[in-house]
Amino acid sequence: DFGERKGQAERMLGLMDVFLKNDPISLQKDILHHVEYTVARSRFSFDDFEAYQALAHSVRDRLIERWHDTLIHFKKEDPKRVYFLSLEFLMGRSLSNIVINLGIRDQFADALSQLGFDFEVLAEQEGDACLGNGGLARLSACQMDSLATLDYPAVGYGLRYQYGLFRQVIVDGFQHEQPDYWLNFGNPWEIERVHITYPVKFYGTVTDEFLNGEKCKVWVPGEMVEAVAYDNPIPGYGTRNTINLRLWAAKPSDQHDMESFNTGDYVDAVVNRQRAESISSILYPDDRSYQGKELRLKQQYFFVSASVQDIFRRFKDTHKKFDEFPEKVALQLNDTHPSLAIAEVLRVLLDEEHLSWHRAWDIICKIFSFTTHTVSPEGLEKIPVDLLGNLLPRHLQIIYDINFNFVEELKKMIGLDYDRLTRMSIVEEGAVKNIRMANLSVICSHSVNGVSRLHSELLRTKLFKDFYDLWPHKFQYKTNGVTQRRWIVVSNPSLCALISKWLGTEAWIRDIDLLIGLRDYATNAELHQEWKMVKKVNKIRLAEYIEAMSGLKVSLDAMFDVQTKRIHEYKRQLLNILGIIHRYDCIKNMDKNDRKKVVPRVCIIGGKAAPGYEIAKKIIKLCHVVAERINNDNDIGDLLKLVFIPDYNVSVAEMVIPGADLSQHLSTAGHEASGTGSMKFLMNGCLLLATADGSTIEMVEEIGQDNMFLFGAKAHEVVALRKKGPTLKVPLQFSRVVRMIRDGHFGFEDYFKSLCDKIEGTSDYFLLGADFMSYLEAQAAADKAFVDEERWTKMSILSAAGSGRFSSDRTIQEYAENTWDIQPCRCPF
Ligand code: GPK
Repeated sequence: DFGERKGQAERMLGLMDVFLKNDPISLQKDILHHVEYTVARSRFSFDDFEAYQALAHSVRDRLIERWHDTLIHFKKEDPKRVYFLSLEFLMGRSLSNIVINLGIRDQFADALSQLGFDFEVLAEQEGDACLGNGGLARLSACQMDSLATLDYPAVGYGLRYQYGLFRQVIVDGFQHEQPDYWLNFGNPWEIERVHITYPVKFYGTVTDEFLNGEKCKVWVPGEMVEAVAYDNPIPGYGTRNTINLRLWAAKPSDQHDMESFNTGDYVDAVVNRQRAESISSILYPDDRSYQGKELRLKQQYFFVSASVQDIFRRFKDTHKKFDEFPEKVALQLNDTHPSLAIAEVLRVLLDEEHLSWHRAWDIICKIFSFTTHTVSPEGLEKIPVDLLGNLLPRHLQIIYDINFNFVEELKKMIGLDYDRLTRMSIVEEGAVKNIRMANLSVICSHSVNGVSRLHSELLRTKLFKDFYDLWPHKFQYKTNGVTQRRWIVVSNPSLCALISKWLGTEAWIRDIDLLIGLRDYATNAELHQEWKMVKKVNKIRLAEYIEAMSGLKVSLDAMFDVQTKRIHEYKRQLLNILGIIHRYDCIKNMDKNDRKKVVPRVCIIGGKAAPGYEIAKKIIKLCHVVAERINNDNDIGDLLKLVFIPDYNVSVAEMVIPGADLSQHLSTAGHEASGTGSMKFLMNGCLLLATADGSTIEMVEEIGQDNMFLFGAKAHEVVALRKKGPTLKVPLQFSRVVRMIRDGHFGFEDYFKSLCDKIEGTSDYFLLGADFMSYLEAQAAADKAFVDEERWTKMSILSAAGSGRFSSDRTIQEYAENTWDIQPCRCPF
């Protein structure tokens, strides 16, 4: 929009091509240009990392073109947008994903090879962006990819942490945490927007004042911090659409604390002001334990406040009447971490836009949707009232007002059932008064989503039963999904090529349902041959990684059996390790002949434990001592190996998952809300050994029970089993392996005592003992299937063929249609 400067505009356009060119010479010129002028290295002397930087900047230029076009297109069309609020985004590396989505990977690879560089080698130079903990955070990243690919007008909002999730370093088998100061080498994928800033207020007091004869609340803050936008363009695949992920960084505000400057202690005042930056400095590493820390609450409000100001600014650019707000805005709460947005939007509507409570509340009820990711009541976030009242006094008042109105309404509906009123109240009474963020979110959202069918069932019958009885229509579910762009195309190029060859099209990359077409060739000998080759290539890559990392040589003929995810008691990595000890013990007691029948295994475990989670850390140590024992036992050889892969993150996952034959998902039924790792393994033709939990139940429907190894108690049986507690008979095999640990077979018996105590007798909350035999049977079934190569390959093909339902494209489309009510808005090519 050049307005009056038309002459100038024409001249400027004449100076540039409309778009950058993608022929080899243009790409090479661009890369060298960036070597010389962006990276500031001589184009006659630069290393791989500098080449990566120059490459990334050339890609970024092309990304920005499409991003501009998309933003302009959205602005012109002014569609209803969804604003996806999440405190965590686990993006991993960006380069490969971006060039593939832009459709210029091969061009870049060719251009580079003529310069003597290998694209893959340069791609390895990139560090991971780990702005999240685990499943929830990676889900956000997958969903952004799908939102862009499906042309939805969406904006992601989050925090630009300076320190991502800690790096896990293993010393003598113990986990140590190292800070991840990831921005050290610059980040070519973000665009700093120094002019897009908003003040965020904290502390202070609220006073009553009169405005035009009406009483209104005025919040006089005690501290002010500036939020600066960093934009991360997210390209779609097979579309020009490139959407925005806007992450906020905290910077000191000029108005931070005027007082101290006036008192004359200049240096102290500057140091104090600088502290503002700490708000966005660090990602909290314990997923799902809330400790009532002020900094965490500050982070939540900081990103919510900046995002809400940004959303209002955009709305007010083109709209005057707030009644149109719900026609233009959908706000998605990714768990309760951003739920303060509810109070913040209300505050702005009431105190700044001066709407009546009635009108403001009406808007709130139409714009918010809430997705919860947990099954356990302890996993629900609570904020101490004192903490909230001190940091955000006006918000606490607003939450009390919401609660007052809600409870009054509720009394009319259910009468004076005090137990139920107490349970449903937003305020939890007790020694410490708390705000229940989940109740706030359910009450104020028009829809509440679970992340799998079973999860939703548990929400309706347990966690939110009281609310379900009141508002059944609010409760929905959208089974999670993952993006096939990242989890097949980027991470498994050989499988990608194979699938496209057999389906005769690449269309499945946008339309995952086409994968089902592989079923037609499930017994085709030629496909079997090629399929096995692909797995082999990926196993070699993984084996080389294992050797480079630990010096351990593993046999490619062995079954690669993988369990990688955050370490949690409910995920039962311990069950896996006990199974491995049992296997070891069995082999040791076998004669030569029987040993010949043993299916060789390479057991791979990986994942981070929250720094304060003692038991999880002991599980990591146990894995190491058991590995030490087994791997150094010459008597065992290639029959069994155990490897712990340190620092599991997105880029490690991209290498591990395609190389797995079998993957384990062992959560006690009813504890894993969905699980998304399993989906990635499934897409890569990896067989699943799993409990009937979360989304696994839906996988059985897609690929059939015969093609998976299911075991263990069902969700509805778990409660009864727990009640039986002490009377439950634990199998001898189980007691034997636990005894081996207790007796110091692997050393460190004092250290492991508390771990053993947790799984024996009445304290076996996650039912390792109860599920042990069934687990061993499933393992035996997997061994049996593996020896029958043809059968195994068929199961593997059918796993990938049936994985279509678990694409985040499907999830996002369901959200768009049934929750957000938004339409695609496709940029013309
Ligand atoms: C759930 F509650 C939480 C949490 O704090 N962090 C997290 O990663 C996971 N999750 C669930 O445990 C998974 O079952 C689920 O697939 C994932 O969120 C995404 O919904």
